[in-house]
Amino acid sequence: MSKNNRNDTYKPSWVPEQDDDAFACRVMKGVKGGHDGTMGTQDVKLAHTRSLPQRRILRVPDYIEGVAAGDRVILSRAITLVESNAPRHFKAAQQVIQGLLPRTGKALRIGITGVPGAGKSTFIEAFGTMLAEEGYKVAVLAVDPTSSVTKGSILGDKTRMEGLTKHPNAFVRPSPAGGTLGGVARKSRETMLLCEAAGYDVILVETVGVGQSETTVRSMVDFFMLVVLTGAGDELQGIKKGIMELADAIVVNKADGDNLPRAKVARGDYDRMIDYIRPATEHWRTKAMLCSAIKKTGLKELWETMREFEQITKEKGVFQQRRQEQTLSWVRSMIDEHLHTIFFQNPVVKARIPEVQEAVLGGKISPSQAVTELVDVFDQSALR
Ligand SMILES: Nc1nc2c(ncn2[C@@H]2O[C@H](COP(=O)(O)OP(=O)(O)OP(=O)(O)O)[C@@H](O)[C@H]2O)c(=O)[nH]1
Ligand SMILES: [Mg+2]
Repeated sequence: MSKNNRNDTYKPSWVPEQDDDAFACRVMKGVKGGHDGTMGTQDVKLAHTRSLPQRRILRVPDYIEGVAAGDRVILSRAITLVESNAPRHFKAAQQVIQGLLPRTGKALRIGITGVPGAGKSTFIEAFGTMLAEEGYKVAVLAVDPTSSVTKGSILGDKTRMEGLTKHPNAFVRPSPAGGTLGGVARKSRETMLLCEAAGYDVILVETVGVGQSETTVRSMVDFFMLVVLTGAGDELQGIKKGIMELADAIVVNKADGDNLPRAKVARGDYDRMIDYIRPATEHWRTKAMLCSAIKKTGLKELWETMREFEQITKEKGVFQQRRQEQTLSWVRSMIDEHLHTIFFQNPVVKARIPEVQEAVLGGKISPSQAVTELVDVFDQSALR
């Protein structure tokens, strides 16, 4: 081996000072060009080292600063923190939200519901893009307690909101996975606050029109719209009156092509029905409207309606009052959730449950006695 080929710059510490060619271990210079048919080592950059910047560990002040500065990566990570079920993340998440609270509350919060297939996601894509193009910053969230089971909506939304997802003024976040509706709701509310603190002006919350999720979303937004479809003569059958009573606007979607005349008739029918239902918001008559998420018609009118709603309800004080009530009901539902958790996680209660259950099923004690017994056990263990 020639001395010239040695790389003395990288001489390891264990190489003797006065080494000679007899010493077998030394660092050699790498070859420049391809040998043995491989690419030159100098030119090869490992793909994974390029595309994965090191994930910096963020502390509470980093999250607060990043979100406040509108940094989307940090916003995403803050949402992940909020969505975490780990108790150690819960405390940090609450500190982040606490720190950002003064920056929240400025967005218009809009809830969108409707039966599966009504076109909610397609509507959000079209409507959100229109607003983003106008310069508004738009955040899209979903409340879907079923998505963790079916995965349906999340997959659907990824393809249906492709344009919006890429828009620099938009931020799309799928539903937090898993858990009870209460858990999903808390996470979505907190996500909404984070988005507001990051400077988003309009928050769109999509929810599937099944179960309790409409009521939950209604309790976190200012304006609530129900997306409906025309059917073969029975268009009003499928919609429960209770859901109509939550809506500030009933929007007949897919008002395009052959369906347009039917959609117009349906709009008229809904408009007449509105007189017979309780309005969702004081000083506001629920509006029946037409739109086509695909043809992008009726979207401007809908936005004007929302702004009008905001203006009127703010003037009348209804807007602020609703937000205050929502905050208080949020506190109450968090207390419910918290008590539920500490009760069922309590080791003494946990240990006692099987025995009490058996006693109830065996007819030895009544359900209310069972409750009293478990609550007593809980109380005693809490006092200790
Ligand atoms: N013709 C027509 N089709 C539409 C319109 N809006 C949505 N669609 C179609 O209706 C289907 C369902 O649309 P989605 O946006 O996924 O409906 P969704 O309400 O979000 O459905 P889920 O998330 O499953 O509850 C898709 O095939 C859309 O292309 C519209 O305005 N006109
Ligand atoms: Mg959808």
